[in-house]
Amino acid sequence: MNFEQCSKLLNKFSQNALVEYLESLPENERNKLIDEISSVNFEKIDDLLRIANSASKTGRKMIPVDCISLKSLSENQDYLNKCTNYGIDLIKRGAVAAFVVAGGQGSRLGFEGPKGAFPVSAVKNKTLFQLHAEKVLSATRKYNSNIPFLIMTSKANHSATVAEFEKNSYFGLDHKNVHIFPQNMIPSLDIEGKLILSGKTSLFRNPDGHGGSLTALESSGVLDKIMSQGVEFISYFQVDNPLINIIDPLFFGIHGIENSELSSKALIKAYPDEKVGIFVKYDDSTVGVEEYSDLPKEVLSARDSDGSLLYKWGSIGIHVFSCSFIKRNISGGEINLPFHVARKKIKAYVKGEIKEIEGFKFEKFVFDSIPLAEKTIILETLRENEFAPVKNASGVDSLESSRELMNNLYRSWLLEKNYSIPDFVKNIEISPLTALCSNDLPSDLIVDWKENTYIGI
Ligand code: UD2
Repeated sequence: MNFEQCSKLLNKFSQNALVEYLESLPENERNKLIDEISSVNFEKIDDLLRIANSASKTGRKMIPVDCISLKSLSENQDYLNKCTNYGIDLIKRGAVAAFVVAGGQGSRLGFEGPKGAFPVSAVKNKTLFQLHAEKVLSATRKYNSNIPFLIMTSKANHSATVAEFEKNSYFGLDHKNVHIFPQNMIPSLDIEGKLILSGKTSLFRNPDGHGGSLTALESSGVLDKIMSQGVEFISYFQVDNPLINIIDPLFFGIHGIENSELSSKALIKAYPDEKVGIFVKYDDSTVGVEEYSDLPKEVLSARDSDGSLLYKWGSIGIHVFSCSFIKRNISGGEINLPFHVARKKIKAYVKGEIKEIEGFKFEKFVFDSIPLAEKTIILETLRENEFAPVKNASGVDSLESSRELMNNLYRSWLLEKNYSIPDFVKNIEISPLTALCSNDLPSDLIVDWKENTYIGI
């Protein structure tokens, strides 16, 4: 694209200020920026602007949704066993992969670098990546299987993530089974709808949200690769949750037996304003998730006749996707999910310096693919077993609260196995390589109890 063509395009989409700016640049820098601009889909930008300017959020009619509760499962032991065994067979025959979305930075934690490189475990200070990788490795050993580990990064943390895995020899995993690939980026806009610069010759873009993960799986070639190896189901999770049960036979088994295309785990919300999306059923009978920030307080705090929250099933970013479902919904190289808009502070390049300005960032949410599934199920999980996110520097969802939950879970495993824990023990950490659940704990374990006790090799 030459300068004239670029100016014409920019003027057509009311980006006249950028034309003036291009004119002011020396030729080599101008060409660099023109190259960037030529990769922008301006029709899409126009749509984004419309989203940014529309005040309406969801507006769809919704009712509470059904969830397979743990109580109902425990009352039907035959079904529970059948699903668990089915899941174990899937894992053993190499039909499952693990997929973590890790495009986010640790900025809310005051941590520079990929969030996955944030140390979280209480005794050994293992990072989120190490814990996840060790769970995958442990499951491959337990089931004598091959489980690819997929990691979606973003432009800002891709190289650092690759370096983290290389530096740590892929945490014991076979590097050929670890696939690290970046998500797409989407331009942000200022509040007047104009493109923003991040530097003298570059546009400001933000990662396209975890909803971009399905497209990135396809465009990176990773989906085809794992499918050719026999993978049928993908366990999807968020990088900031060290308690995630990544390779869960029951979850895979129910998904498979029920012919679900996209399954989700849900937990009962702790309080109305908890910062998690809620599962809902729409008036066309499809199921979906509504993000808490898009909903009015009355909906979030509405009560059922028994006093419980009407919309009590919280979404925590844990799913199983059928590979065939992703493939079926790809059109033109992507899965077309809607963009959500957030007004945020953006560090922009303005007249030779970096300034904080107000602008719009756009993101896709992976749970918007749920209504595309012909069959979807929601399975209850317990917070204390599977949800301890590390998001904030202090308070709710902080390192401290996450460590407490990890400590409680590991204690409960030991107590289940009749170990008595001395009073002086403050922190317990069990390596995923030693146990993925209480049943994996050997009965003859000799524990060297200390104030901070580590059980593992
Ligand atoms: C997310 C959910 C919320 C609840 C909560 C549980 C959304 C919109 N909200 O809130 O409903 O389930 O998690 O912890 O999903 N990520 C990328 N690329 C991106 C954006 C995010 O990989 O472009 C990853 C990010 O690294 C993290 C996950 O997606 O692993 C969730 O992102 P977040 O931390 O921004 O989501 P949060 O905490 O606002």
